Amino acid sequence: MCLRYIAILYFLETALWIEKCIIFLNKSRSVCIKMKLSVVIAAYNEEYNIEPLTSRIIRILDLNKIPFEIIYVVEGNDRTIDILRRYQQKDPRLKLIYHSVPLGLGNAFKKGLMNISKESTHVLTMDADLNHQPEEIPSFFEAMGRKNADVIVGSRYIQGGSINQFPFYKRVISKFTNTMVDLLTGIRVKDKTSNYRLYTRKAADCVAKKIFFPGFECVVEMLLIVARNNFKITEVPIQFKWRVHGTSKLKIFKTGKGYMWLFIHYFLKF
Ligand SMILES: Nc1nc2c(ncn2[C@@H]2O[C@H](COP(=O)(O)OP(=O)(O)OP(=O)(O)O)[C@@H](O)[C@H]2O)c(=O)[nH]1
Ligand SMILES: [Mg+2]
Repeated sequence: MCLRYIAILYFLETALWIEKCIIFLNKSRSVCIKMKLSVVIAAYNEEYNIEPLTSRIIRILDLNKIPFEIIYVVEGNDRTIDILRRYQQKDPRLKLIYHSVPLGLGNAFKKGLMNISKESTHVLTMDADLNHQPEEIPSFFEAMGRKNADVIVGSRYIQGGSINQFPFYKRVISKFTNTMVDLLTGIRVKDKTSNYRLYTRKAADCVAKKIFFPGFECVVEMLLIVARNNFKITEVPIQFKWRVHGTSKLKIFKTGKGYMWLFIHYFLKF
């Protein structure tokens, strides 16, 4: 009799344990299924870079089983949009927004961020000219999980990061801008002008709502927005490669003026 009770009790406990396991497995499966990445890329006359960039992003994300969409905000009048339209026919995960006249990097990002799909849980921004290596994307996710951060900045200036073949004048401009932003804002991020970043959906929505500046200064503005809204920011090292095809769209004086207005605006506002 006693033995029978023990057997029933043992059976019930085992059933309970199996049920707990099934609930746990279902939960972790639904977390995986629910995760979706929106890659937002601004491209202005990048016809020789866009195909290899797209293929490399798709390859690495598929390999890592990360569900995604790529939102390209294309401007200019070269073949970039035609190449992407053709690509989109074989891969509908590409979303294209096109405007022939360039309206500036900040405006392009605003458009891209406003168009991410409802289910997206994470947003990645990067350049279209292969400055940023798509194969490094998994390390952003790894850092976000490990450090429990809201924003991961791909950094050229922390240990392990590099700026190979970066011309001297570009190094000077980048260091100068970083030092100025450091002095004026005190943000504890080493590479404040890096546009290679991973945001949680919440942080990206905050940026989309508040971004205001139209040009290259938006890269620092986006960082200021997340910092001022108390999102946790951390950095991962990246290998920044100098562009091989096409020309730089950064206009030094225009961008310098943009930064000046950005600082005035933010100091008046906060
Ligand atoms: N849609 C759109 N994209 C832009 C605009 N200006 C720049 N971009 C894109 O923004 C990214 C950064 O511009 P880059 O010209 O590479 O600037 P940079 O990295 O400082 O300069 P490089 O030294 O040439 O790499 C690239 O993907 C450009 O195609 C714009 O007005 N509209
Ligand atoms: Mg570039």
